[in-house]
Amino acid sequence: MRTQVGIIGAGPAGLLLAHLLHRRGIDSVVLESRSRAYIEGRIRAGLLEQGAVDTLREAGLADRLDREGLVHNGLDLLFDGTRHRIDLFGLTGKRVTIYGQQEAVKDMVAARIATGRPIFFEVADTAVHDITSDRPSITFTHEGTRHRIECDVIAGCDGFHGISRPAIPASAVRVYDRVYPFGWLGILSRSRPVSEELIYARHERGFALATMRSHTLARLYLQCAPDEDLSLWPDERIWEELHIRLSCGSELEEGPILQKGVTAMRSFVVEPMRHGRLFLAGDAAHIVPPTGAKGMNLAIGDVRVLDAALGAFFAKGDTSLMDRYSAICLDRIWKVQRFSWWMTQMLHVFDHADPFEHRIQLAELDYVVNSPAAATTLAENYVGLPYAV
Ligand code: FAS
Ligand code: PHB
Repeated sequence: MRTQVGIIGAGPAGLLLAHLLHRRGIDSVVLESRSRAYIEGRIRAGLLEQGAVDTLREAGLADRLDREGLVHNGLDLLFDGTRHRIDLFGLTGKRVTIYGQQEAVKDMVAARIATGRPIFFEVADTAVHDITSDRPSITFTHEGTRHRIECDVIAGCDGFHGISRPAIPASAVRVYDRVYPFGWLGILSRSRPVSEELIYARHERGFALATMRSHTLARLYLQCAPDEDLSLWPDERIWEELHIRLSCGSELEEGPILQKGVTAMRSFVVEPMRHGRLFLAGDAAHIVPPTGAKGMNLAIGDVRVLDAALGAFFAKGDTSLMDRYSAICLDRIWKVQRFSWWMTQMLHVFDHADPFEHRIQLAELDYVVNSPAAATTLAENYVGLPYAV
């Protein structure tokens, strides 16, 4: 096979890139190791920045998002038993939208299939070759047959555990990695969400987040140990802990738990995000703790730049944006890393035995909810910083 852009990974990054390139008339092949059903059923991110929604809408991918997405003008910070609203729209003129990542993936997979261009599911033994030449290639096995795709460019959109980042020699990259001493236990329950908007709670027993997927599907998270054993968390215990940490007057409605899982938390960046004709985008290049709701949004930001860079390259042979791809993305990535780290350190219990930490966190939260300048800082990062491209 031959294509202009070989895309490894059919998550938000790979699927959006394939769609944007197709709109430019640039050919691509998408390779995904999981089944279509698996990637469309995987419960992950849930909140889109204003810029991400605008990007999907401009790309013609937002019809269902506009019908079913829940648009929010604010969020609550809960601490010391009191909720304080941050008026995102009033402070920034922007909003955020709740729309499950798996819904966006479904929309983009459908759009890809409608183009008739190749997307291979359940591929195995994917490998990249000659990535520093101008004729890189990808080999993979699909339905028992080994294939090779000759490409002009390869996009490594295969997430944190993919094969793209490791294909870059360790001597050619710098890695920044911070693993947090806790994770999130997340549940999806058929119950009315606690509140119309999100509630981020700092409690002395640990962080909790009340979010949602619809008016009848609640998405709830609890800070837990990074290697928490889910078998020690029967539904009753999960609800009991959520009642304690989210106690704020609003009634937390229980219901059937449809999915539960533990997500470890880390801040990770690899620099640069390009090696020869291999370009990394999304989780393949960076991971943020989900406290700032940035993972999927960052992936979309990277893809906007990579789409423009490849557009200039294939249309005019102009490599200037390709050469600046990594620097442009990393400028936004590090600002988002900072915000995600800041939200995480303000809202989570790092050391139950450290009274100083407790008082500093409460002082920071009190400052944020009582200073328009501090509240604006949180709001402008949360709704999404402006795109460079
Ligand atoms: P993805 O990981 O989504 O996609 C990579 C794709 O590549 C996957 O489909 C994978 O199967 C495929 N792949 C991997 N190796 C391959 C190979 N060798 N060959 C072919 N295909 C391969 N972000 C938030 O903002 N909020 C959240 O609440 C949140 N919760 C999360 C919960 C979990 C359990 C996880 C793991 C992540 C969560 N994230 C959250 C982050 C998440 O949303 C990512 O930021 C987002 O999926 C990034 O998209 P991609 O970069 O496309 O990577
Ligand atoms: C979600 O809805 O899954 C979600 C929202 C905000 C976050 C993290 C997760 O910060």
